[in-house]
Amino acid sequence: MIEPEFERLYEDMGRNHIQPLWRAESSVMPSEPAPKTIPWIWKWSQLSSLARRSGELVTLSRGGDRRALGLANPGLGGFPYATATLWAAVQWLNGGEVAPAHRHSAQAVRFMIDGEGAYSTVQGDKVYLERGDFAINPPWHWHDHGSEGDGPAIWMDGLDVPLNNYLDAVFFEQGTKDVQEVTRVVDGSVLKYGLGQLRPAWEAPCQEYSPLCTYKWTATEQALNNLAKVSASPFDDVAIEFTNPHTGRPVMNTMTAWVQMLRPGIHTKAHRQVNSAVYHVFEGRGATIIAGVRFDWEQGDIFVIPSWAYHEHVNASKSERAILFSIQDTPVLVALGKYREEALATNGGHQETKEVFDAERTLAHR
Ligand code: GTQ
Ligand code: FE2
Repeated sequence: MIEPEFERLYEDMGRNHIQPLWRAESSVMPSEPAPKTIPWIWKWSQLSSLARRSGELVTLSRGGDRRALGLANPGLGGFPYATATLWAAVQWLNGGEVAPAHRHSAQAVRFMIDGEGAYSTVQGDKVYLERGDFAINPPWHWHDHGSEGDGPAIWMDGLDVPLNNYLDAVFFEQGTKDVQEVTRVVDGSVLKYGLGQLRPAWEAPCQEYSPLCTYKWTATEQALNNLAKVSASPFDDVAIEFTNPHTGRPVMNTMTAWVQMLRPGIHTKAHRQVNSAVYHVFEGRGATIIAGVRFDWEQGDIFVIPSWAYHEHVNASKSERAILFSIQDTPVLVALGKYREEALATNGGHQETKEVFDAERTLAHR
C-alpha cells in the first residue's frame, strides 16, 4: 500500500520519464552479476544437419552473403546472440562457393571444424584453413572466404556483434568485387609471423591486433602437448590462449580465444569469472558443470558459460583427451577494470550437481 501523495509523486515522475533509484535499486545495481545470458548447449547433431540443409537450400549472394547459423541464447529475448557480448555461429560453405568480400567494425575470429581447400582472404592476405586452424579478422579489414575443395568448409565464427551494437559502433560495407585481389604471398602471415618468438627485424611491432592471421592446428597441438609436460591449471587443465606474438596480449581488443586439453580422467575445480564464454567441443566427450547443472558434451557441440557462473570440466574417459576451443570477452572486462575471478571455496572446490541439463525443462521453468 503506498500513500496517495507518494503515488502522485511517482506518477508525476513517470510522466516526466524519471525513475526514483530507491524503487529500482536491486535491478539497477544487484549485489552481483545477474546475467540474462543463460547456460545453454547446442548439439552438433542439430547444428550440422541444419547447416547442411541450409547449404542445400540457401544460395550465397550479395545481401545474404554469409551462410552463418547464429546461436541465439534463449535468455536474450530472441536476439541471435550467444552471450550479451558475443556472437557465435556455424558457417557452412559448399565446395566451390565464395562468401563475397565485405568489411565491418565488428571484430571476428574463426575456428575451423572441417573442410579441405577452405581459404580466407583478409585485406589481401590469403590463407588456407584446415581443421583446428584459428584465424582472426581485425576490425574494418576486407574479407572473403571460399571453399576451393569439392566438399563443404565448416567453421565456428566468433564476433563481438552484440557489444558492437550495444556501443552503437556498427559500420558495414559491401565490397565491389566478390573476391579480393591477393596482394601478398599465400599463407604469408604464417610464414612471416608463425614462429611467434621471431619477427621481421625492420618492422615495428603490431599493437592493435595480432599480425598473424592464422594459427595452425599443428602448432596449437604441439603447444598443448608441451605444456602438459610442465604444468596445468587446476580449473582449466592444459589451457592456452592465442596471443599477439608482438605483445603477448590477446589477439583482439574485444575478444580472446583459448584452446584447452582436458586430459583423460581430469575433473577440474570450480571457479567463476566476470566474463562470458562460448565453447566448442573440438574433440572428445565429457561434461561441464555450470551453476550446478551438468552439461554433457561431445564433438561439435557448442555451449555457453555466462558471467559469474561457477563451472568445472570433466573428462571421464580413461584413454582419450578432450579438446575445447572457446571465445571469451575477457579483454573488455580487463580493459575497463571490471574483471574478477573467484574459486569455489566449499566442498573441496566442487559444486553439487543438482541436475543434468534438459532444454525443455529449463525453458519451462523460466
Ligand atoms: O564470415 O564475415 O558469423 O560478417 C557473422 C558476420 C560471419 C563473416 C558471421 C560475418 C561473418
Ligand atoms: Fe564478415
